[in-house]
Amino acid sequence: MWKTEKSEAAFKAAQKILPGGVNSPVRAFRSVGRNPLFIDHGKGAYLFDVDGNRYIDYVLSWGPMILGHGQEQVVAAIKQTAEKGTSFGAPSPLETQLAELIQKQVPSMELMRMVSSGTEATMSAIRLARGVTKRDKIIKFDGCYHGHSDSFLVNAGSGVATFELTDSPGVPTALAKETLSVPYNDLAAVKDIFTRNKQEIAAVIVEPIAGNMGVIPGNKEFLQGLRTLTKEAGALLIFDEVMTGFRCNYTGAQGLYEITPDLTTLGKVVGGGLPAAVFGGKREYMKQIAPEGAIYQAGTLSGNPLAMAAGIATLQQLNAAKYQKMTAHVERLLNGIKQLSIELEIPIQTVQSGTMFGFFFNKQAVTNFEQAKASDQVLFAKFYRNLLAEGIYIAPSQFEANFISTMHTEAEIDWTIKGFRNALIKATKEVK
Ligand code: KE4
Repeated sequence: MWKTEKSEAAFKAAQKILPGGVNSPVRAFRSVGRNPLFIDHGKGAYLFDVDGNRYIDYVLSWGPMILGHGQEQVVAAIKQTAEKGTSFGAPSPLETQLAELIQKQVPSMELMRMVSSGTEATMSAIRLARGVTKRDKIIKFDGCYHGHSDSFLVNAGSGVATFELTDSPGVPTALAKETLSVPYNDLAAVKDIFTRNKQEIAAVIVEPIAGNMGVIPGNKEFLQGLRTLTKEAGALLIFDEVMTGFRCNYTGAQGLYEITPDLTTLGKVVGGGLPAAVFGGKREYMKQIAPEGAIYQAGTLSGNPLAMAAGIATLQQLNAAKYQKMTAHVERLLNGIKQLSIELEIPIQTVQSGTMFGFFFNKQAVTNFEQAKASDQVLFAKFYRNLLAEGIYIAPSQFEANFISTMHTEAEIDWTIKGFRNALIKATKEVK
């Protein structure tokens, strides 16, 4: 068994001063029935906890670390920028440079605004949509997670689903009523809402490939239908690509599906592991953001030079060839898992979207939140604990996505398949 004394001690100390001992709920490992690991450092495809245990990392900070941990050029860029000062509260050319790199891959973002988290990006995008349309209602989808701002904590995914909170106390009923949540991939349900709420919908916000209820791709007809319905109704279509941006594909889900949203939110990869996210889209809408327009949005650390430098150094190193290689490695891993499913007679549904992937202990394909929730979460928890003991660190929840980096080689993939096999065999033998 791996040594865990230092993690346990660190967790005890953290619990005295941080709610649940963590600064974000899913890190607490609650749904996998054990205490969290406290991390000392990361290097390449690996994480090292405070007890010195080494893990192949498929969480990668929930997506951002696409070049792996401690990547030389990214670290150098942060160091060089920090030497010049860390924050000025004034514009710097770095912000424009990162925006230009993003626009090369996401041309629908004619204008964009930097913020410090995905939550800020989606919250701002919704405010913009409401301000532009002068309407209040928004449509989201069961199991999709768009960060923790009030309007989105209605039947949300990620940690909200992991802790079966569905909705969160503290969200004013009057505001929650303005959010209509319907099943993912269910275009008829959306049509019905538009029929019953004619000119009241400000926006539809969707994860075009859902990554917060496990990985569930939106089907093309569904997404195309959202594009048509929003256009007809004068509502805005918002693609929340905080996770899928620079992950499912080099040009995001909008490039993969060839569907142009009105607004897009990005995060994670674009900050290269530092706090940066962005919302943007059609000029006619974005120019209504203060100070050019009247819709207010602001942030002390928005466009922070260190975060910009990390994002620039990351995006500058990405190219189509690296995406092809990472995608091939995910395919290799999922083929290995499919083989195990057959060999060990354990139903496992695997899902890949470019450099992100998920799997469900489920007999049938999973296309929405209800089906995801019907997966065997007890087996997942047993499997998770055994997989960790194999030195493999995946997302500690059935309702999350996993990621690969340019630093994961076939050696890590093949080691992971072996670890999956051992963990599956042990998990299915565990009684409780
Ligand atoms: P942040 O505020 O956590 O930076 O981004 C919110 C967000 C918005 N939209 C999508 C599609 C997202 O996936 C997220 C955040 N993702 C979670 C992981 N599922 C962040 C991890 C966490 O909550 O600790």
